[in-house]
Amino acid sequence: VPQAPPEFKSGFIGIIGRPNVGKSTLMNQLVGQKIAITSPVAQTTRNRLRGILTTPEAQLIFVDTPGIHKPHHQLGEVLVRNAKIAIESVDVVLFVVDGSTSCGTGDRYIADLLTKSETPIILGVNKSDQQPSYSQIIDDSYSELAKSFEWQTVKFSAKTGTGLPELQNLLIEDLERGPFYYPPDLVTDQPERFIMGELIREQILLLTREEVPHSVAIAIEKVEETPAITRVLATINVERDSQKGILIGKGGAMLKAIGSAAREQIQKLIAGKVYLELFVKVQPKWRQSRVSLAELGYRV
Ligand code: GDP
Ligand code: K
Ligand code: MG
Repeated sequence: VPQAPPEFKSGFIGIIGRPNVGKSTLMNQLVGQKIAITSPVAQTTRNRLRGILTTPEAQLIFVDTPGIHKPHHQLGEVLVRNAKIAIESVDVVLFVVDGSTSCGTGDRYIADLLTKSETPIILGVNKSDQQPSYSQIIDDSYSELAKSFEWQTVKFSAKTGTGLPELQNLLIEDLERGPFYYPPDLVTDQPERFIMGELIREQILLLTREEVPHSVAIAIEKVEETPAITRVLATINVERDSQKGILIGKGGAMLKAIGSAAREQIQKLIAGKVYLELFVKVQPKWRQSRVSLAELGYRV
């Protein structure tokens, strides 16, 4: 890691918010590469994932978190606990809300959590592209929230990139002088294997029924690189035989669709040709088991 210039700033920015407000989409846009998977399904993001943006004046390390919500099972508790740790361990919190709808109870629940911490907070009102026409009611609901806690507010679209330079400047203003925490050309702290597993999980989220995605865990068993092609072997762990059936599909059609879409995503990630082989394995109750969670790479 090179030595930072004298006036260089750096720090960790926690991206916090309800599920589906666009936290992962925002992080991908800011770092300029798809490192976090996104989908219209809540609870897409499970682990804390760092995205790194280095500019000539600063290094911003974004910590993407699962959306904050009430836990229903052990994995849910782990998710909420990780989000709370994220709030305490960062230099700035970027509280992201969905500006296409009014401020709701879910946002206020998080706002209350945030006021208990000392960390500076910026309110990021996302999805500005989706507001069909200017809505004073929606805008007021968020300005009221920001005003009551004296938070700075910035409006943007994570999807189109509108407003992101302003957001970036505001974040840099809040950072202190600091070193390069990561090499300037790195965009994430996660190994390529982890992102590969996530890209497979993303296709399962997009292609299968509601209940299945939340019961899967991907293990990348092997990555073999040759000059011509990268061969990836992955196991999709599920909890029940019925889920295995759905994942494989009629005559293997579903698994084939997941595999071919995930392969395309992985090819973009590594910028090379990929051969992807997927296996489905039943591991009853993996969600409830901390040992299994740890084995599968979750921070428990
Ligand atoms: P997360 O759960 O907060 O990480 O949200 P995601 O990043 O997974 O996004 C949830 C959904 O909102 C996805 O379907 C995204 O495509 C969509 N989304 C995110 N940001 C924007 C935005 O700026 N504009 C619009 N129109 N949709 C967005
Ligand atoms: K999501
Ligand atoms: Mg997410």
